[in-house]
Amino acid sequence: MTLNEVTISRAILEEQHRALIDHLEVEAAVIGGGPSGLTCAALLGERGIRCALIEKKLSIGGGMWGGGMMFPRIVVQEEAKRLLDRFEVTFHEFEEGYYVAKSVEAVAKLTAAACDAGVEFFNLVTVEDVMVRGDGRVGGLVINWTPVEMAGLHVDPLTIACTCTVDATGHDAMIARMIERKGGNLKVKGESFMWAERAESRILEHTKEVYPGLFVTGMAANAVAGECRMGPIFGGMLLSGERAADLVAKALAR
Ligand code: 48F
Repeated sequence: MTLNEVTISRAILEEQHRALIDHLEVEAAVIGGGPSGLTCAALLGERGIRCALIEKKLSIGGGMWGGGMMFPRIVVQEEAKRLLDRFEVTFHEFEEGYYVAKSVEAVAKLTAAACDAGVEFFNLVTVEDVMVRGDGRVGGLVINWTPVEMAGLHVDPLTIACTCTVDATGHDAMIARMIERKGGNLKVKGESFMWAERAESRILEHTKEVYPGLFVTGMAANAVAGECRMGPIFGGMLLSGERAADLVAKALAR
């Protein structure tokens, strides 16, 4: 075949514009494409919930790629082994109850599951603010291109409306902090010291709706609660993403 560069350009522009326009109003928006956000988005998508995942970086995967100190392996404990099975991530038992997987495979399989479930990805897009109107709920997101933020350009953003928002932005709990900074009734305590056992065992109770319309998952959940961090054990991230998806589905009556 003869290739036409302009056709290629038109294909990209038309398809992505359609995707963005089709997702200007969604049931669920997950912010952050780390392990908790990917799990949450995949499970929302599997339920048929219209879901957009917004990731500020070029690549999806957050802190999972790097495993522990750039050794690209992750550890998952017994309680979350079923989620490795569910997403078909290969693993082996290192010692009783400690399962090891390749971080690159884990990112790839979670991402593939979310894609297969119909989640639309918007990478290189930063959520810079939220919409809260008279009803006091987080009802939408204020988005801009990440390079605009990086270059410090004065470019006004666009907005998308969402019924439920999931803060999966990791250690900084960026969305919860935006609400706190603007005077919303939400206190972000910030994450505490490394203590894997405690951090992993408490994360599910911290995974919840922390402000009307805003759910927290993954390290963002622990950061809001002032809970410990856990390092490169990832079971809590997967389980928290699953819990957040359950809570959002319930809120949407789905
Ligand atoms: O940090 P991240 O992987 O969050 P997580 O799902 O997992 C934490 C683990 O990776 C690890 C750990 C567990 O053992 O301690 O650190 O809680 O992924 C968060 C993602 O959110 C993106 C960010 O680029 C990263 O990929 N993100 C952060 N702020 C924004 C954002 C924002 N304002 N807009 C869009 N994406």
